[in-house]
Amino acid sequence: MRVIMLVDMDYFFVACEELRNKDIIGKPTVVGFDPKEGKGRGVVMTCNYEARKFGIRSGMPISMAYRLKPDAIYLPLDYDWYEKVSKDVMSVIKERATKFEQVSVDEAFIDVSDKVTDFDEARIYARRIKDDIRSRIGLPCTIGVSYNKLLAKMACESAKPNGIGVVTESEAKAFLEGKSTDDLYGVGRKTKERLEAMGYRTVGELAKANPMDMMEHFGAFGIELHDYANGIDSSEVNENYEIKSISREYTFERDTSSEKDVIGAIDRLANEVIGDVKKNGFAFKVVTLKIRYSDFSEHLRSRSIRYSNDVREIMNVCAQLYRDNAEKERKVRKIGVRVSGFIKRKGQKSMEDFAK
Ligand code: TTP
Ligand code: MG
Ligand code: MG
Repeated sequence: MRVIMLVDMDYFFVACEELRNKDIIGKPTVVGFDPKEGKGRGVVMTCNYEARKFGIRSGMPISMAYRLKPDAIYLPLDYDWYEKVSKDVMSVIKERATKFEQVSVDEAFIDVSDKVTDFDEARIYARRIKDDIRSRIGLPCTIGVSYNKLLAKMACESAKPNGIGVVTESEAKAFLEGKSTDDLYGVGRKTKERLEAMGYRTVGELAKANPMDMMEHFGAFGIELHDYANGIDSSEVNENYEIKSISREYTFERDTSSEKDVIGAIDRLANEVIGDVKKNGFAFKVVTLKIRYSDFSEHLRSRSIRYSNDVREIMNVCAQLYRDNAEKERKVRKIGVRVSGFIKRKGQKSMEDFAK
């Protein structure tokens, strides 16, 4: 029997703030951009459940949150702190797992198939993990328990906050039936609308669709969707999925000592690098510039910054590193741009899903 769990921290960024500021506990609190008395730009990153009672949500414009609850507590983002707490949380979860896959700053899948013999035991095991995190880190979480990743994730969503949700094989059909199609992994607003136009509003309706029809409309993703609607997901908890750095290099056609050439190359490389960073939903903390001179000697220079996923940050840091460190009299043969020290900025859903 396969037993998969998804552990997801409750209202994570705000919960991290509570750890170092007991005064905000129990009060509506928002982490995000400065609301500037309703004129601020940017969005809510998250808020606690007290703030959710007023309709505030992740991804909502901060100005709208301010309109809903002007006297909530508004705190700026501190990724470095959340990342530190996240590392501690993850190491607690890891101790209890046979296989461990972190999927965002505040959630991880674990495979515990060889730790328990049935779902009653699995529930007790989940309780133990929850208690570990509460006592050692001081934070609440919710754990979804099932026989695959899809259902573990959905069980977690349904049990939020501060809960344990279990979905067994015999319960899966009833559990899925009434759910909205966008509760399924990979279904955002657009796919939901297309499914609705085809007459599928609930997961139960989608489960009965003709797979060939689905294939015609959505290609291979259609088959996957139909599987998901039937609670089928054979994907494994991927232990070793970890990208440590993303980099690009460029060799000049002719060795150059022109600063303009070098900065131009840096800007192009930064644009390529940022594409991969965004595709993975990362924010990076370290920027590295590599310079290879015409005699093939190489210089590496790195700088740590606050977490960012902004291409200008890469360009500026690399340009600075070049100006501060390059030996201007020597000709440059090759330039490399690298970012590393990642955290995941998003969970499994896309921003589009959060904005709906
Ligand atoms: P989530 O786990 O989606 O949300 P949450 O932990 O705040 O609340 P809950 O799980 O109880 O529903 O996201 C984890 C953190 O990631 C969240 O605290 C803030 C950050 N985040 C963003 O930066 N952008 C987003 O759009 C979302 C949804 C979250
Ligand atoms: Mg969470
Ligand atoms: Mg999460």
